[in-house]
Parts: sequence; structure tokens; C-alpha cells
Amino acid sequence: MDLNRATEIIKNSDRITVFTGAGISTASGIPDFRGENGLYRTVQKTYNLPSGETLFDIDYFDWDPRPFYRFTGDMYGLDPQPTRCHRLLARWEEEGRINLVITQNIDGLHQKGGTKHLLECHGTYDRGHCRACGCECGLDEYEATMIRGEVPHCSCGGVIKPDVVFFGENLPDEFYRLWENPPESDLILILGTSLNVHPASDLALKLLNRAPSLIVNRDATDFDRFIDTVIHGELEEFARTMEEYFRFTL
Ligand code: CNA
Repeated sequence: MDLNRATEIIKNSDRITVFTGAGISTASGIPDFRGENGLYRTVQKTYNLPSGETLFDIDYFDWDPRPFYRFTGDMYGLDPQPTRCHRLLARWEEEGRINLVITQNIDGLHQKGGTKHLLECHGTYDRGHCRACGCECGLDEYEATMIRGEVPHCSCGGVIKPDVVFFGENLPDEFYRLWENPPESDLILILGTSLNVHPASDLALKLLNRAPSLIVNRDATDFDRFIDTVIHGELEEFARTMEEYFRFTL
């Protein structure tokens, strides 16, 4: 992959808005959805689901939350750590080159990697709500049960669901606020996403009208023709090249 062009573009940018997806975390061991070894190919069989999508379907969760929690327990077991690329973004933010990271991911690796200005379009595991009484619960109240792959319950007996956004649920208010008031950017940098999950990806596509854009992704996306510079390749290689070029150690 020819990263010279990417290096030139990033060198000359100091208000980069980044949009990330599952591909930034695959090097940590968490599979993506649609890639070669993606979850959609495996979860249906592993967790005995009608389809891959049902893992994150709110109606299915309300009917049977066990597959979701078995899956979550398995992911926790991998003990994923931020990748070189997560750390690269945190470093660029610290240097003032990045103004915001927008992620579709729910793995918490951007925060763990040090990013501060972050919009998590698909919510977070850090808090949850009871599906019966609606009360809010802190992660400490249900984390241990979740790590064991079991279903956590509220004191009222209802099932607790982490505040990750399932198919059939609204995105967080911050997403819509940003939609109305997008940041001033001099580059839209898209990393590791198929841009196929809406409405989150619509925000990235909307941002494309506001600034030059660059995508680094392993596979082609349906939207590459709308992006100014398209690079197909591995994000860890991208991060290593940037590390060398910008002369820091991640
Ligand atoms: P996706 O549709 O699975 O697309 C991922 C993209 O990343 C694919 O186009 C791959 O080619 C590309 N990719 C995978 N690995 C690499 C790599 N090492 N280097 C470069 N490119 C790579 O996932 P999206 O993020 O586009 O879809 C959004 C969904 C996925 C959101 O709802 C997420 O919540 C959901 N998801 C999140 C995680 C996570 O939090 N880590 C994991 C799996 C799915």
C-alpha cells in the first residue's frame, strides 16, 4: 500500500476528524462484522442464533439475552488491548492534530488507548439500564456477571442491558447533536469500516462534503468513489508507517 500520499495529507492537517469502525480493533483480537473472519460468519453457529444480526437485535435480546451475554463473556476473555492505531490517534490528539474521534465501536479501546474527545455512536458497556424498571446501573454492578458470560439482573428481577446500541434502538443524543453541529475539520480520516451500518455511517458520509477525505481500510467499501484518497491495506501497517514518519514511539 502506498502510504506516501496519506503521510503528505496528514502532515498538512491539524483539525482532523476521525471516523473508526471494527477494523481498528481486529489486531487486538476482536473480530469485525463483515471481514473475512467476521462475526457474521461465526456467531450464528456459535451462539445458536437465527442469523448473525440477531446478536444485537433488541427484540431478540428481550426474548433471550443469553447469546448476547455469552458472546460478551467470550470477548472479555480475549482481554483486548488498544492497538498501535488506537495509540496513534491518541498521540495525534495530544499533539493537537485531531479534534474528534467518532467511533462505531463498543469495545472501549479508544479511551483505553488515551483518546479524550470521543463520540461513541453505538454507546458503551460502561453503564446499563434495567429492561424492566428502567433504572440505571454502573458497570461495577454487573461487570463480574457479564465477564462470566451470564445474564445480570437488577434488584427488581429485570434483565440489565448495557447501553450499547442494538438494532432497533436510537443512537445517543450526542450523535444527533453532532449531526446538527459538525466540527470544523480540515480532513476526514476514515479507518477500518465498511461504512455499511446506518445511521452511524451517514454521519461520516455527511462529513465528506465538508473537508477533504482519506480512508484506510482492508477491503473496498461501497462509498470509496465519494472519498478523495482511498488506501486499501492494514491499519497496523498504516500506524507503523506514521510512527516512523512522525518520529515517535507508540
Ligand atoms: P464491518 O462492517 O465489519 O467493517 C469492518 C471493516 O474493517 C471491513 O471493511 C474490513 O475490511 C476492515 N478491516 C478489518 N480489519 C482491518 C485491519 N486490520 N486493517 C484495515 N482494515 C480492516 O464493521 P463496521 O465498523 O463498519 O460496522 C459497524 C458496526 C460493527 C458497529 O455497529 C460496531 O458496533 C460493530 N462492531 C464493533 C466491534 C468493536 O467494537 N470492536 C467489533 C465488531 C463489530
